[in-house]
Amino acid sequence: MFSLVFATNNLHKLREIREITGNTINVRSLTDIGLDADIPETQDTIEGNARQKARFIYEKTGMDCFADDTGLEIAALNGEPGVYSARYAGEGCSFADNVRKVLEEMLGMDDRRACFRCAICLIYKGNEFVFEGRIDGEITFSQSGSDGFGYDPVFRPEGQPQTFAEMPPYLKNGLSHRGRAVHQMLQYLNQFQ
Ligand code: ITT
Repeated sequence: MFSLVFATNNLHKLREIREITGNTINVRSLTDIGLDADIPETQDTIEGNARQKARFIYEKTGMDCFADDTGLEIAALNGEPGVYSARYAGEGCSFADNVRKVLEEMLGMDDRRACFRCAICLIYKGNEFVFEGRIDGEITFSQSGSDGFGYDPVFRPEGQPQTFAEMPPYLKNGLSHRGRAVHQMLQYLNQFQ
């Protein structure tokens, strides 16, 4: 089995990645390897941030690892919050603050189109690769559901009756930006089995 360190401090992502990879990869958290690190993400693209986070952990540990950077892009807001999704409502804000801000910014807007984009950077045997996953959908007019995290209560994927937060994890993971990016990474890793 592959053993990879996941360069994240977001425990929701960690849980999802473990659900998606099942028993194909031993996903080790920073806690598992005893590393307490504030990982920098100062780039202006999600791909750049994913590379920066993975390189940071690789340089510190020399271990095979990967990182995920995700952004919610809203068409009517010119692609915002995008790469700034984590701190859209300000430094130190909560998921709830961000969701409220999205709903406020979109008050009275009919064009609700949005997408999640996820970039995963893998560093395996010292080589670096980036995989991307995307899901289109729309921003709902109010929050629904309590599963998932982040913007899930206001994002409804195209063709679905429920927001991500109303779906059981297997359904979200089967459709999501993260699920799609991880499947590409798994396909890539298959060649080394
Ligand atoms: P790490 O950098 O430590 O991995 P982070 O929370 O800073 O964690 P990102 O910068 O990639 O992660 O994510 C930006 C924000 O986008 C994140 O804080 C969530 O609010 C939101 N987000 C990411 N993935 C999401 C998902 O699957 N569903 C809903 N919101 C998500």
